[in-house]
Amino acid sequence: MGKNLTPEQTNAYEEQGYLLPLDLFSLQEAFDYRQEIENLETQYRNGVGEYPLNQFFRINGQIVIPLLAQIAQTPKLLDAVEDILGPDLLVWSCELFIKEAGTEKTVSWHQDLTYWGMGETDDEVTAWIAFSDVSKAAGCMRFIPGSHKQRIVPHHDTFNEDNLLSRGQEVAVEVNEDDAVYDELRPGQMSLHHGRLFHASGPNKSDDRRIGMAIRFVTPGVEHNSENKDFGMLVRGADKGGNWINVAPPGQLFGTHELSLYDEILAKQSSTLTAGAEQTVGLYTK
Ligand SMILES: O=C(O)CCC(=O)C(=O)O
Repeated sequence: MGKNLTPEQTNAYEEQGYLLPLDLFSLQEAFDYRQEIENLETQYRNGVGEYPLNQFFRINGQIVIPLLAQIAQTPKLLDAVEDILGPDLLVWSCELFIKEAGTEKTVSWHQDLTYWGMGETDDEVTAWIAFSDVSKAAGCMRFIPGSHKQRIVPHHDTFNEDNLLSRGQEVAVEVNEDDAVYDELRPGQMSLHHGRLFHASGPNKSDDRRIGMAIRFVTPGVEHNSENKDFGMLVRGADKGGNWINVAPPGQLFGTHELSLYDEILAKQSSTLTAGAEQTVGLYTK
């Protein structure tokens, strides 16, 4: 027995490349977190400095928003991730994927690790937490079971403006939609998915916003394939590897130190995350 997952669940993750649904927060806790997220939207509707708020919601939110760093350190969540990745855990990025009610925003079929500069590692997992009702109608994610067992396949950039991904990237191979499993989650539930799993999501045809938070976990052993080391927030165990620059959780919401660290990280990640793109990758270009 693991700390949170059963051996059947860890085996299922290895075989299928995902686990769903897992109970994390109560409905009330999920509602409270949603309110805190929506309060930030109200408070920072004009952005922060030269950035729109969405910049911090979409990448590296854990650097400047204590709430996101706090959610990423929830012991029950870390127990589940530890059962997959082992006792030493870093958070690489916290990201909010919000689809307004009745909008066409989608996510194309892709494998997360394609542009992250971490190679094809098995030591990365995403926890995706629902803070609204994430039904099929609301545009939940869908997964192709077992697709993580292949290598990273070629992707092409679409830069489609309705695509929530940084470059609208999608796999350049056939995907059989009939094989897809829908990641329907009630508020407070989460799924876990492997960095090479084929996944996508459809438009939000429901009458509520669809709010999800993706937390990218890696182990300290994951190596970056450029000379720039990447940044990770140690959330469990120890990082003795020297592959990562460790960053502390933010002390202050959008503090001066936090914002300058955010800029430093963005500048260092930019060359990896925009490599090969023929248009500007907005989220990674200041
Ligand atoms: O929220 C979505 O619809 C997609 C999120 C995603 O692709 C991810 O978390 O890796």
